[in-house]
Parts: sequence; C-alpha cells; structure tokens
Amino acid sequence: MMKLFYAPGTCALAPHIVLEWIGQPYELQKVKPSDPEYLRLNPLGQVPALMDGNSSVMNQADAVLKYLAHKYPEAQLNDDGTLEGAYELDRWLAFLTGDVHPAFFPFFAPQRYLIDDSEPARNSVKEAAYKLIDRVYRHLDQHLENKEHLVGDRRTIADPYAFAMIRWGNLLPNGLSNYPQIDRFYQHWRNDEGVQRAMQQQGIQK
Ligand SMILES: N[C@@H](CCC(=O)N[C@@H](CS)C(=O)NCC(=O)O)C(=O)O
Repeated sequence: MMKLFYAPGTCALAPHIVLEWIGQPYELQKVKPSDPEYLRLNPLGQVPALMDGNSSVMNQADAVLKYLAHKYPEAQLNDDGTLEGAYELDRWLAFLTGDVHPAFFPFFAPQRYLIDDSEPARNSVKEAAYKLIDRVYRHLDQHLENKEHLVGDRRTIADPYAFAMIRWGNLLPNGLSNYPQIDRFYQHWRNDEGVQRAMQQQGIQK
C-alpha cells in the first residue's frame, strides 16, 4: 500500500488530494519534518514523501505527483498525451515547484535568510518575500483568467499543487484580494470533494 508522509497545510496537500482523487487505499503518516526518525527516512527533512509498498522513499512534490499520475493513468491526471500538452504540464509544475514554492520560503522561515537574527530583520525579509510572491502570483493570476484548470481543460496534478500554493496566500496581509482570478480558482477547488476530504484529514481549514 502507498503511504504519504505529510505535515498539515504544507505542499504535501497536493499529493494528498491526488491520492483522494485516485481512490486507491493509502496510509497517511503525519510527521514533523525535522524529527530525527523522519530524517532517517528522508534526510532532506521535507515533506511530502511517498512510499509505495516496499519502495524506497520518494520525495520532491512534482516528481511524486508525476509518479501517481503515471501509476494510475485511468485517473487521467497527467498531460493529454501530446508533446505540447506534456510541455504545458511540465512547465506549470516547474513554475509551482521552482518559482511559487520558493517565494514563500522567506515568508514562512525568514530566520533562515539571516545571519544576525532580529525581529526587524525578520520583518524586512518578510517584506521582500511579499514582493517575490506578488511577482509569481501576478503571473498566475493573469494565466488563470477564465480558467478552472491550470493546464488544458480538465483536471491534472497541477491543479491540487496550485491549490496548495494558493492556499498559503490567505496568510498574506491582504489575503488573496489582490488576485481575483487566483481567488476564484481557490474558491472553485475549495468545494471539490477530494480537496475537502484531504483538508479535513489534515485538520486544516480555509
Ligand atoms: N523541493 C521540495 C520542497 C519541499 C518542502 O520544502 N517542503 C516543506 C513543506 S511545504 C518542508 O518540508 N519544510 C520543512 C523544512 O524545510 O524544514 C519539494 O518540492 O518537495
């Protein structure tokens, strides 16, 4: 059976939603990424991680999502099979994993960007994070105009990944109010049954 290692509200929400959509049995293991026991499993100390039966530990959210999409083609969560479709899915996964997710690092952990830690210095790093986040969110907001799917016209693994990255925007000083298309996308997927089940299982709201 598959086992997903997660921490509530993190990017691990994306593969969690995908597992719900796939509908095959799986186990959930809540972890603290810095826990020594978990570090033995995933030395990077990050979630998500996935084990499939006796497989080795798989990590990196986009690779885990791709693994699930490939393993369960009947769930139709991968690209549309065309070369262009494969490129589109890959480029949006790369944007989420390489641009959006890292833009939030200094927001969630400003101390990691400081040698001389202090409250004003942390606030300054957070201010810088708002600019980084704004840049990628504006790009996303433009792309989502009149769209319910990040890629193509049906759901793919990119949608729950985008949802997890957008959910964090609610924590910004102005929430999602500056990004109307992102906000609409968020409200749409917030009503999805698989999304709701995953959020409930993680004990997270909004
Ligand atoms: N490149 C990794 C990044 C994963 C990552 O940073 N996960 C965060 C949660 S969203 C984490 O586990 N952070 C714990 C830490 O950095 O200590 C991926 O895409 O899976």
